[in-house]
Amino acid sequence: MSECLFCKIVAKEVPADIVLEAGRALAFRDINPQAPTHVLVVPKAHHDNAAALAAADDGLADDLLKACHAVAVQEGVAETGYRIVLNTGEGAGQTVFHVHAHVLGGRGLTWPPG
Ligand code: D5M
Repeated sequence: MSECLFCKIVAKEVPADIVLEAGRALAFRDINPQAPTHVLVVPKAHHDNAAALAAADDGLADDLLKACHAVAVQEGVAETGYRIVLNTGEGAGQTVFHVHAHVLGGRGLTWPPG
């Protein structure tokens, strides 16, 4: 059995607040939300990070991006603006090594990020 937390969420072995299931992608609410809308979008297939996902070159990164936008529409933040974040590597703050896009919205978002 995989020891990856997000693989376990995909397999429904660990509970999560799932908001969207779209083909090869799954979206669920972040357990530690940083904005009124804070949803994580993951490919169901395991890839450690964004670089590995890009290298797979099978259209999955495209699916992930489309699922992020679908979440933003569903959450009602597509019009006001939202941010998609892919922390890649420990130095960038990645703590879960199953690639995931943070979809953040519902409040003003400042730039640059911390
Ligand atoms: O983001 C990892 C994110 O994963 C972080 O914002 C918390 C979130 N997290 C951790 N465990 C869970 C569970 N069980 N459900 C939902 N969200 C979770 P990173 O970019 O790797 O720092």
